[in-house]
This record gives sequence, C-alpha cells and structure tokens, in this order.
Amino acid sequence: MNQEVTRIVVLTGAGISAESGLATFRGDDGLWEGHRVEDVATPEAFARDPGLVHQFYNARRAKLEEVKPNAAHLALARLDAEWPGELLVVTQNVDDLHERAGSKRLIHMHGENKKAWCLRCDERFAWTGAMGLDAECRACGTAGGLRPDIVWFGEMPYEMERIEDALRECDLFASIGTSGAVYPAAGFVQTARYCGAMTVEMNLEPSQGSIFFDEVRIGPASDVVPTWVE
Ligand code: BV8
Repeated sequence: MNQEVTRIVVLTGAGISAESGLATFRGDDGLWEGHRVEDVATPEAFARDPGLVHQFYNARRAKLEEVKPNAAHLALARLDAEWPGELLVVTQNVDDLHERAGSKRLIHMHGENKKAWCLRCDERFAWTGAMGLDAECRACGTAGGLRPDIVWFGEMPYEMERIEDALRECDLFASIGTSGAVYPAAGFVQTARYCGAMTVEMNLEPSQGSIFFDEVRIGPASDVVPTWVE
C-alpha cells in the first residue's frame, strides 16, 4: 500500500467468504432450494411465508458454525490492526467471518444473520441457533415476533450516513468479492471516484461495475487480498 493513502474504505461481498465455504448469491449456486434470493429476502416474503424465510436463514446460520475466516478476511484484519490512518470495512455479508478474523472497524450494512430483531419491542440481540415462528424475545419475553436482523430487498441498509461520509472522505476505495448487482452498495465506487479516491476491484471475474475502477485485480480473494494488503 503506497504511503500517501491515508483514508481507506473497503467494500466486501459474498465472494470474500466463498473460499471459507459459504455460498455466493449469483453464481450457479445462486438459487436456494429453487428460490431466487430476491424472493426469500424481502419483507413481503416474510409476511407471506415466515417459516420459509426462517428456514432459509436457519440453514445459513447453522453453516456459520462449520466455516472459518480465510486468508482474505485475515489480511483485512491485519490491515485493521496495523493501518495508522482511517479504515472502514463495509460488508454486504451477513456472516461473522470479518469479526472472527479480528476486524474492528467494520459495518454490516445488510445486517447480521447471528442477530435477532423483535418486531414487538424493536430490540436487537445476538442469536445463534434456529429461529422459529414461536421463538421468544430475550428482551420483552413475547413469542412469535422475531425476525433475523437482516436488511431485505426494499429495506434501508444500516449506517448509510456514516458510510457515505467515509466514501466522500476516502482517498482509496477497494471492492472485494461483489458482483456489483445490488444497490446502494454497487454505487459506492462512483461516489468514491467522484470525490477523488483511487479505486481498486478484487474479484474472481470482472463485475458489473468494473469499468468504474482504476485498477481490477482478478483472482481468488485468498490470493489477491493478502498481496494487496502487503
Ligand atoms: C434499498 C441480505 C431503498 C439478505 C441483501 C433497480 C435498480 C437499482 C436498484 C434497485 C432496482 N430495483 C430494486 C432496487 C433496489 C435493490 C436492488 O439493488 N436490487 C437489485 C437486485 C437490482 N436494493 C435494495 O432493495 C436495498 N435497499 O434500495 O432501499 C430504500 C430507500 C429508502 C427507504 C427504504 C428503502 C437493500 C439491498 C439489500 C438486500 N439484502 N442481503 C441476505 O444476505 O440473505 S443483498 C445480497 O446481495 C447480499 O447482501 C449480497 O452480499 C448482496 C450482493 O451480492 P454479492 O455480495 O455481490 O454476491 P454475488 O453472489 O452477487 O457476487 C459474488 C461475487 O464474488 C461474484 O462477482 C463472484 O465472481 C465473486 N467471487 C466468487 N468467488 C470468489 C469471488 N471473488 C473473489 N474470490 C472468490 N473466491
């Protein structure tokens, strides 16, 4: 990393967790039991069939117990520990691999699968096991009002003001393992670029937004990210 860079924003997507064994969304495994992600990751889907949506997230939450951070997560955690300037990792992922690798300066803009949100009392809290229709809220004690604390399609991502401030201020924006298919995350590179940042993309293949990047490094994240961090 050259020294005149001081403020870095890193966006990550499902591709950074692929080599840890977590499915991405839009590869050939982009369907889940015959359902398009967009069909099970919406408030309407949850209202229509909460059991199906719980099943979708329970399966992915259970998988988190079997996987661990890979070299790309660990490289970003090293950057977090050693980088003297500003750094913010914004992940679209709802897994906990960045924090397990040691990243501290981290935002989960699409929420976290290991958190529950009670629609009765609006409290959010850690949740590790399966979540069912009769799951009880730890805060208010009522049953049947829990959903995964995840941002679905049509819902506002978390901490957008803080993210947009960081994008306007940064002088280096890096995007890792995302197809550039989902907004507002897919538009971050344009904001950073417009505000004068250098931009680099690291991905297994060119994404929908590759044309907006000054530099594109193609390859698996566990190879490309540690090299970039060095
Ligand atoms: C909002 C949580 C407004 C659920 C997710 C038309 C045009 C523009 C926008 C829209 C539109 N119609 C609708 C919209 C808005 C919509 C959207 O963008 N839709 C898309 C489909 C067009 N966006 C929203 O609804 C967002 N909210 O706009 O709110 C608003 C405003 C005011 C008030 C209220 C509301 C909310 C979007 C969040 C949805 N939730 N996730 C869950 O995770 O289950 S999105 C979901 O997709 C995941 O978070 C995922 O991270 C994200 C993006 O996918 P990727 O991470 O990029 O994963 P993908 O599989 O696509 O790609 C993986 C990449 O990795 C590939 O490129 C692959 O090559 C690469 N890769 C694979 N292996 C490796 C690798 N790279 C490196 N190494 C490897 N080994």
